[in-house]
Amino acid sequence: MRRALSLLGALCLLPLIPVPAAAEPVGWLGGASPTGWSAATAPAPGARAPGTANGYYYPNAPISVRFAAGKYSLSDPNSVLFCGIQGNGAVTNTTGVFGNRSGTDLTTACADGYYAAQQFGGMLRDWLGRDGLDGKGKWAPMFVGMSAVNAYWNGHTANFGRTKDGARQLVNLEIIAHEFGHGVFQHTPGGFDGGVQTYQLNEASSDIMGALTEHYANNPNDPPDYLVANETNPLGRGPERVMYQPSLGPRDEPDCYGPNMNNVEVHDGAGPANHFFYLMAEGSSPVGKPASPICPGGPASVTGLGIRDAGKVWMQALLLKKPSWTYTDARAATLNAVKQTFPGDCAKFTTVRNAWTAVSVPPGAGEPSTC
Ligand SMILES: [Ca+2]
Ligand SMILES: [Ca+2]
Ligand SMILES: [Zn+2]
Repeated sequence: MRRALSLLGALCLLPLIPVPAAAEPVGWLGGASPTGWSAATAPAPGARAPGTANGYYYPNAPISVRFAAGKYSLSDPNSVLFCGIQGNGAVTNTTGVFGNRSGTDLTTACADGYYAAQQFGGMLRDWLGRDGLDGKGKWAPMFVGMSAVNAYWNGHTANFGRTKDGARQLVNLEIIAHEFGHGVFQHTPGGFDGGVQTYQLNEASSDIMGALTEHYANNPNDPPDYLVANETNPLGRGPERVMYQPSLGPRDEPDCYGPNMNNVEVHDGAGPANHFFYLMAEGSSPVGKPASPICPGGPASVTGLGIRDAGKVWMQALLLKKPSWTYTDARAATLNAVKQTFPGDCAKFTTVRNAWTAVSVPPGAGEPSTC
């Protein structure tokens, strides 16, 4: 792969410009290929069995695992998804109960992360009608125990580190969905290469997948929200990104799109698209949820679709993606997407258009003018 896509840009493991494969980080796979998973780490064939994640974030969470030769493993019976520690093969045991609820134990981290990955897969399937990362069942391995305050997707595997204070692993629902979410962006038309805005939209798409997955799982130990990295608190400064009002976060995230967009760091540049998604899903003044500001020149208010329908629109827009996707391209794609997903529903069309106008994104080429 040309580059890895991370959770936290300031701590990005790779520079933002494309780099040759040889310059990619090596070592974290423990001798396996840095560009893929090797036969040595592939899980053994086995039967589907119920298991339990006794996680730090998710104690007593149900998971589906493999059972073979007397051992349970944190590997999906129907795909190549598995969780290993620092490049090793799938974690195994003889009980099917994984983890001890410790924030520093890496088997526990795998239990949390594996549960989260299965919830992400369930969200894709049940809410967005998508089978795996590519829509055809594709999955990828995940590894915990990276010695960095970050998490990343390298095009083939998802990799997760720890908090700055070392007390917790970066493996909750939204972080797992964020990294595997890059795999969805990669495996939709146009891939993930392009300009600065393509990378900004890729980061936003992953934050959107995280919010969708938290809402789908609806786990009482991780109530759904639109805050990014609030549960893990990687740097001890609370959420890294605030989708309903990006400028509230600790980074330099703009709330609104503007002429300077191409000069904004890619994670910070997710701000206007995250803000759009919140407005599309929840509206500007939702009951019992945070209000979301409207940028100058926007509509008086936006009424939300609900997160599930908003997710369907976003997923369909990804299917209409093209190389070097820009903000105005994404606006046009979502308006075509809402027409395709909810034909004749002018209220939904208006919500999507108002949500983009509310974050100052102008009309794009090929954009439908009416519902
Ligand atoms: Ca949460
Ligand atoms: Ca969250
Ligand atoms: Zn990312």
